[in-house]
Amino acid sequence: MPDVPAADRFADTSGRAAVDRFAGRRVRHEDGSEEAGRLLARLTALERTAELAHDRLPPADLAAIADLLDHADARLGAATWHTVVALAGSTGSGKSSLFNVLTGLRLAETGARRPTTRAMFACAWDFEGAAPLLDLIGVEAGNRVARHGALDARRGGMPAGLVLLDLPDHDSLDVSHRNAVDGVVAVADHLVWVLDPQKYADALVHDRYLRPLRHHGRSMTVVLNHADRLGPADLAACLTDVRALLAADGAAEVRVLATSPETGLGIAELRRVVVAAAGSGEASVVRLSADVDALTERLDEYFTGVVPGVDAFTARERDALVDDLCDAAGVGVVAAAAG
Ligand SMILES: Nc1nc2c(ncn2[C@@H]2O[C@H](COP(=O)(O)OP(=O)(O)O)[C@@H](O)[C@H]2O)c(=O)[nH]1
Ligand SMILES: [Mg+2]
Repeated sequence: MPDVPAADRFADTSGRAAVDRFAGRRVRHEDGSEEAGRLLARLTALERTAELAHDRLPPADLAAIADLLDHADARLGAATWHTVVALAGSTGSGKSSLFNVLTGLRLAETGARRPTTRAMFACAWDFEGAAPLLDLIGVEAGNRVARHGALDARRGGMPAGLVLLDLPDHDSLDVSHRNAVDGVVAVADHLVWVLDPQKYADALVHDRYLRPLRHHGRSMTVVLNHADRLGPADLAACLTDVRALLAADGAAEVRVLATSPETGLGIAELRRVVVAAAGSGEASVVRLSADVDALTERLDEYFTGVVPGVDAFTARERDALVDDLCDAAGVGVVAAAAG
């Protein structure tokens, strides 16, 4: 419902949940994983919170809730057994080289003379069923290639259901490339940030991506690529520095690896990260759960007391939120405020 203002989407109720779009998924997930069940409960709670608070919350926050509910619905409906892992980073950091080494293909052009028209490249292990997901992500049909999990598995390759993306440079001068990166960063199940020894401290990647994504520590891996260009002492110092910068971003739990597609350093470890993300079948749930964490943190201020321009909740409304759903939504401070 993209043309309906967010407030109106949550408005037509009188305290009862008129819309419960995740009800069907909750039923189907009854025997599913605990984490998926909890995610569905939290999405339901978020929807209920928006219904109860639609006339108090600022339109931008209601729109953010509506967007997340729409996206979660679409992602959970599109090939849940596929896992999207994206290689992101700046120009020359080594995204395409890592993509080639992980796929065993030489499809992504590397180096300075690569074609600038290729916005994004996808390799899908077991393509069947992946098309709606690739459509959702926005990978052009000509930039998709299939691999077969069964054959690859015999060669110690990737699990079925993996979709690996080679993204355009996030610092590209071409705005359509930057927009494509932002679109994928918003929805990929796991992000591999490819940094290099020259540019790992650049403010751009930290300000625009890593700090805003600080809740997504379990959905991200940072690699310090071009590691073969550093001696052991410099590499150790560089890794320490990268970890300190991530801690300053609030993302201390993110895994950091040193890699080089030239020498093979760290490639087996990176492969294990990708295999674990795809093999768990839970990467999309982990990612969406972090999205809910980030949004509920943003909403917390409206539930903790008096916010200028926002009417306080009545005791009845707060009780309804606390009793029914807010624990599940993670808006934990409501309980304290209502007590
Ligand atoms: N020595 C060394 N060269 C690398 C490494 N990774 C990539 N390169 C080279 O760096 C250049 C840029 O790599 P590319 O994969 O195209 O980077 P992208 O722009 O992030 O896709 C190419 O010439 C690669 O061969 C690495 O770890 N070590
Ligand atoms: Mg490239």
